[in-house]
Amino acid sequence: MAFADEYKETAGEAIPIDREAFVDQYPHDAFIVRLNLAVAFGALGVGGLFGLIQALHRTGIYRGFVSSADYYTLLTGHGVLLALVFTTFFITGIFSWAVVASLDEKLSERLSKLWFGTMFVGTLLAGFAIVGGLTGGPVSADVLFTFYAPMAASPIFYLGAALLIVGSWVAGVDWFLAYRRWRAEHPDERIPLRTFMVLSTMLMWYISTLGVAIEVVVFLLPWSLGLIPAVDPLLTRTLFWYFGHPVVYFWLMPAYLVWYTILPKLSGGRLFSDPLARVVFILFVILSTPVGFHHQYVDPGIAEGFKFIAMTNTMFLLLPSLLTAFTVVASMEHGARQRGGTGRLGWLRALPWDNPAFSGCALAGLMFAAGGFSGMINAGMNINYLIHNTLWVPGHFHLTVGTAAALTFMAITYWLLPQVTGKNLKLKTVAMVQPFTWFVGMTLMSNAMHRAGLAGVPRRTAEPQYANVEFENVIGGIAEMRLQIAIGGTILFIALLMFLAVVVATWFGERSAKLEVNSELPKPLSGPEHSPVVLDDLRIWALIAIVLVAIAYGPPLWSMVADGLFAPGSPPIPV
Ligand code: HEM
Ligand SMILES: [Cu+2]
Repeated sequence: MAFADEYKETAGEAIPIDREAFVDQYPHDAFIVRLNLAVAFGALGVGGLFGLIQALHRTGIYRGFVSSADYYTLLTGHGVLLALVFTTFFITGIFSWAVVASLDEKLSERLSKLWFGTMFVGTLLAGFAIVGGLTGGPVSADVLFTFYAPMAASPIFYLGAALLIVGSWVAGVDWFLAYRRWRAEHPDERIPLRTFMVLSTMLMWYISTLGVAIEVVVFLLPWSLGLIPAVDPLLTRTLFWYFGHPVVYFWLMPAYLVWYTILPKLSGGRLFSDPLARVVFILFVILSTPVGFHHQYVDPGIAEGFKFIAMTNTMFLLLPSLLTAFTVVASMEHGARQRGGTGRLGWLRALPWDNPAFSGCALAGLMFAAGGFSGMINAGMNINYLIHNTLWVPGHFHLTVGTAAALTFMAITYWLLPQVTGKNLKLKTVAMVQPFTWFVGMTLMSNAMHRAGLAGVPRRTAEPQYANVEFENVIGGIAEMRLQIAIGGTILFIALLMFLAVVVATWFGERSAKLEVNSELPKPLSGPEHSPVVLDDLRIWALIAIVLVAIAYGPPLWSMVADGLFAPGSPPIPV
């Protein structure tokens, strides 16, 4: 019977670990997952500390940690460590788990060490270059996580970034090879849902990282080494944003994987519709990439029509997220009713809010809805001018990547960590409170950031106050918003410490004879047999995605390079 490996009837209770736990069935794969999680959480801790310092510094509450001149260094560290390093390592970790568990197929031991090693060395190099900015020495990378020209970093930073990306490509190869081995033995079965999600995410990732790889390897690295004298800032920005929006879906699709496949079980029910989940992931493959110009509405040199195409595509891209909201909420409601919940909204009370893996995902989803609304405003071509480069923008993405993705990753760790370590969760009360603490902190910080942005407060500045400039009040005062950002940021950092405490206590705890969680997933209410087989033919969807990219990006890129690859040239500007 198809999908027998992925779905088993859930017993729902503790099972002896020598029989079932992931770490015992696949010791090497569990080791690789643990390595990835360790780097992810290390980056989370350091990046979060930088976040706290920024929040206090730019609000003028406390400026004693760093000088304002070093603010950019810290902001680069915060953005790179959280948005790029924490997310990527967590994703390669959970994707490895998802592929191995759903295919019952081990990864290649050599290949998995190779990609982890490549990503790790890349991270060390990039981190070394960023921290160098604090020492005043020749090595620095104060270029923010968007790192486009004309600001230039040390070549060490670009090399590190390139290795991080290349490592993630090889990880994808490892998962595709596992899938191929599985396919040889199961010629007629549907791809198990979790693997389907991993492979479609990686297709999207391959298509979109091509832009940033060309930017770094062909332009920025030779330019920072002095091998070419100048680069075209518009071209490199365009190559960056070609990748810079799809990367958002590289953060979100793993969160969706968790919401679709694990959250229904945690709610006490089953996934509402497997076919809908497949459609959603295919829509992401097709629509994620041809949208990047929506970050360049104010850039000169790009024909207005192509900005308009990007806006239209962006609005289409809301569809898979709205479908997700529907499916996930429907699955949770089903679960709640299985647990005895009744009433139009009364069922919400029957959900397991005391299980941090559940509550974290649910709260992350709730915040994501708010982030979706501010995202629509960012995407609007005209209204974007109002909020462009203001504090509104970090307000928005702390809801999406900073909560929808990050809080989901933290929450599901409470469920996943026992399975890859063989140890039951420790400090359970701390874990139980943690998602709510994050939620409160983010509500304060992000709400005030959005409002401050509307009042015109810029982002990315150590000292956003100017002499003789009064910011107009929206509601409340600037002082009140500042205080809210600082208080929210502090609460967030406390939530982060709580998370790390639970992880460390669990990781170094005793192995348990029985595990309180198991990775068995219940069958969906509507299974893959109800969806067209063509959904699983990933080659077709990749082809369509490439055609759409060519339409959206071909002509504007051509107009940029027609006058020469490096013209109009900008020399590196050190910061
Ligand atoms: C302890 C929790 C956090 C705090 C206190 C915090 C605080 C801040 C603040 C105040 C800024 C704005 C700085 C400015 O524009 O001048 C910022 C920017 C940013 N944050 Fe966070 N943040 C936290 C968590 C996160 C998480 C979890 C992520 C992503 C996973 C994240 C990603 C970013 C990014 C990408 C930027 C923009 C960097 C740039 O402009 O180049 N933050 N953060
Ligand atoms: Cu975008």
